[in-house]
Amino acid sequence: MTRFFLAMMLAACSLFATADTSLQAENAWVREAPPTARMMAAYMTLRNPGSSAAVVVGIESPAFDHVMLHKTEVVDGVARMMHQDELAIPAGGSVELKPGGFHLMMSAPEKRLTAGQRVEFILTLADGESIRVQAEIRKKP
Ligand SMILES: [Cu+2]
Repeated sequence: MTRFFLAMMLAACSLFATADTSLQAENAWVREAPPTARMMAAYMTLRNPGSSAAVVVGIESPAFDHVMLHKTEVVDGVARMMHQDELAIPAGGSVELKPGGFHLMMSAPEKRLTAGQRVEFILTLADGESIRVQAEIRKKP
């Protein structure tokens, strides 16, 4: 009974999200890390076909303790990771999260993640929408 109700709730939520959201994630992946690693990084392309900017204000994942949005910037010749509070995707545009630029940084994976496995991220937008993104674990390209 409880499980059935939960399944119904999840189905309703995902239907709602699909009908309401305009942001799309493509080619989402997580770089495989050594077994002892406490941090992992994820990359994807976010595409916004809508007519107004989409702003990602929060990211979480059941596979990790914490998900942060970072941008790698070179300051005085030294690459540094800068924390970002939000990420705006312009109307009709896209933003690529890639090594050396914007990326997700995740702490404390719940379990060892190896190439071929999948994890889910939930992106919350400024207007209250949320989208679910499936990301594949891959070895360093
Ligand atoms: Cu980082």
